[in-house]
Amino acid sequence: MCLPRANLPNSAGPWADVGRWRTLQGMRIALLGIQGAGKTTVFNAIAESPVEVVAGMPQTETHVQVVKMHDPRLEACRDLFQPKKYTPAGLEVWDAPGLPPGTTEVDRERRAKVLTGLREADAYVLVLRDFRSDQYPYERPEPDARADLARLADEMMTADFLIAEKRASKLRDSVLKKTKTAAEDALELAVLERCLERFEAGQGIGDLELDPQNERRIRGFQFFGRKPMMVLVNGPGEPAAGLTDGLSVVMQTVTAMDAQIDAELNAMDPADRGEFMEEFGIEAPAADRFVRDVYVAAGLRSFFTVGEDEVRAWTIEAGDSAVIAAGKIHTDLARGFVRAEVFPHDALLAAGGMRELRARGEIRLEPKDYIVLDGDVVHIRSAV
Ligand SMILES: Nc1nc2c(ncn2[C@@H]2O[C@H](COP(=O)(O)OP(=O)(O)OP(=O)(O)O)[C@@H](O)[C@H]2O)c(=O)[nH]1
Ligand SMILES: [Mg+2]
Repeated sequence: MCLPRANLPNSAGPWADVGRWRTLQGMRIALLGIQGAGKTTVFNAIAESPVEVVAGMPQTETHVQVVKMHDPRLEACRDLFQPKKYTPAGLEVWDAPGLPPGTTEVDRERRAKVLTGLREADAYVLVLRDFRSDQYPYERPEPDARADLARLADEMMTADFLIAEKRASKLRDSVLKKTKTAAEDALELAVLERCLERFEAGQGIGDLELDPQNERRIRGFQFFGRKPMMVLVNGPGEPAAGLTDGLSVVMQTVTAMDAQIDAELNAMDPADRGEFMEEFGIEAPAADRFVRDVYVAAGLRSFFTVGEDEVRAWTIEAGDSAVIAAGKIHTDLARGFVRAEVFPHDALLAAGGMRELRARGEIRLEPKDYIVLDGDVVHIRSAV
């Protein structure tokens, strides 16, 4: 059976929304920070193939890698099935050039260029230097994470403001001259004016409440202020209390990492890591926790499919339904969706196998609007 497209479940939802669909295919996370904050070192702490860090030489290219998530829950499922293929969840991470902190016109242009190159990312990790450094002579050697963070927030807000103001000025013209598009332009202008009001008061737009139509009207601008932001304090200490208070951009989470140590750990042969961790008193690599934190803070969740062929994690957004999960695996599964067989991964592990789980009657049949939970195992029954 093949349902006509008009009968697709939630047909006005994700199906109509190409932008969101792209996001679901792979979340793009950008590391953003002032030059020399340690972004590449953080990247090397989590990436499979480290890149070279050249001390004192500002980076000019962006490094991109898919970083796999270490997930003990999925690994336990892998150990149970011993599948031919194992596919953990991943994030596409961008290690961009840093923002030069100087005040010259060249520095300003460079900052604008770096920020423009990062607009397409889905979420940001702001990397703050929290270690002494003499390598960037125009900057103070002592760290000041709070000042750097305020600066990054201002840079992003200014960049958003300039885009909003430029577009608003065009729209005002169009409305005034009653062009063919004046009616829709007036609606777009009204949303932008709300954003501009916030910017002018030195406030962010992260918590500006917009209905879905208005949200769509401004989505194309890729405002930094509307995307998830996390803070990573890079250095040996803990983040200072109140680090994110009073900022113009809302930060989701604050975390710390001593990236140099974690980068060293990541570069080691896995067999040697235990000894190194013991020596430095590291319980678990910070990089593992960090990737998970970023994933969750960016609003992402995982569901699993299991079997002897493959044990795999699939990425959805918090609150997504079973039919969206099905579409993630294959659009045909969403189109032909009948029911989803669902059970929590820990019920499977406790039962010790699918047959035992079935015998216990712990496999539920859920409809298409079931909200999939993080760590659910989901197998789709489809009529296509
Ligand atoms: N002590 C200490 N040094 C670090 C740490 N992280 C990075 N560094 C050093 O700081 C310098 C800059 O590190 P990078 O990782 O290249 O910094 P970056 O932010 O990528 O620099 P750009 O890409 O040029 O903006 C290097 O010499 C690193 O070894 C850290 O946690 N502690
Ligand atoms: Mg770098």
